[in-house]
Amino acid sequence: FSSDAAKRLAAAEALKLVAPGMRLGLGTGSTARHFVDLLGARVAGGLDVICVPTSEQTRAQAEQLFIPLATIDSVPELDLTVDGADEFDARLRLIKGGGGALLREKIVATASRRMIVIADSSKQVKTLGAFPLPVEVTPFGLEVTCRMIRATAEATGATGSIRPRQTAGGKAFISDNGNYIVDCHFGALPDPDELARRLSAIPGVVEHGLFIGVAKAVISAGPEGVEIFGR
Ligand code: DER
Repeated sequence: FSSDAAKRLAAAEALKLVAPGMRLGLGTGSTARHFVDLLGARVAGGLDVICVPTSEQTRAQAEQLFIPLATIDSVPELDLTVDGADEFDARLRLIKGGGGALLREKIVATASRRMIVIADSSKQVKTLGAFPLPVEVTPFGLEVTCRMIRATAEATGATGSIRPRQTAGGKAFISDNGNYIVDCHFGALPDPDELARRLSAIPGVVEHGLFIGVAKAVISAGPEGVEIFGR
């Protein structure tokens, strides 16, 4: 039972939450890709929805499927966002940003009445942090910002290396918003809520990948089938 099959199963389960006329946020990543794919088939069958993509990558996929798209400014209130996650814990706190889309994902998720995560069951963790925490930072002052992130993290008991993300070609990764992403290899996070608050206070930090109190539910799929946490 492959991880891809699990992702598709979770995506199919999330599709049951979609009703005609809904305003949807479309997530980014390989699991969200399955959701957009399945949604496209329903749109081809006549489903009436209007969607806001969380990345240029998702926009391109949705356009190819003739999914009706709108900007977040023209649809500032969404009914439902379906998106993936790199990790989720028992309190539905998330680490996101593996795909570099965390800023638009968090804006769209928090503009939605409900944000639902779809994930392979391997994303479930007891403690967040095995996955390096992505942080979107301004190009201006990168070194200063990294130094502040390190000091802030240490104050919450998290330590480790902070690495500016690079593309496969070894160039600096640039987000859809023209910013850099740094990956924080802190390991287990003793206090995600406090770390989230402190990271948000650093001037050069645009947004970070800790999604606290954002997800209403997680649809998790694995060899044992689908499990839904929250509602
Ligand atoms: O980058 C992101 O936030 C993605 O949603 C990521 O968290 C999950 O990506 P995956 O579905 O490819 O594992």
